[in-house]
Amino acid sequence: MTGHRIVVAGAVLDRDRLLLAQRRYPPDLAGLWELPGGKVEAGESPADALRRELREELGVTIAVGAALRESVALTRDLTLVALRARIECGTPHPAEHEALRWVDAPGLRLMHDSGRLVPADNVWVPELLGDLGG
Ligand code: DCM
Repeated sequence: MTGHRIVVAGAVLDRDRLLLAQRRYPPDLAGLWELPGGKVEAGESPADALRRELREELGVTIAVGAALRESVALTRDLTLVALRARIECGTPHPAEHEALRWVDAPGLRLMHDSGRLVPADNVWVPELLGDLGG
């Protein structure tokens, strides 16, 4: 396990809407939309890391909920997981992303079907559509 890192992404839900964030980098992901998050640092839990990342990236305080079922092996040393979250305090603004967008179930399906999601995040779409009542 030496060197193995977890990337945690947040499925930020507000009733029937999910928050998506548009990446600026790297070039192959720039312009695509993701569940915002980042790498878990030493000594952090995934929930701690998600709270820190969404405070830094969006300026919000979140309450962390249940994990989504699927995880994704991004590389041999990097695994991507997602946790549900809800905003407790603040309005999200994109400090590091190009833009933010709230989508409902049809909106998420459209983003998926038109290839505008970061590839790894496609795995969560069926479960998220369930959460969004779609
Ligand atoms: N990543 C991803 N989907 C997300 C968040 C991150 O596929 N929802 C990937 C992109 C990078 C790695 O995880 O390969 C690290 O993310 P970041 O560059 O945002 O720290």
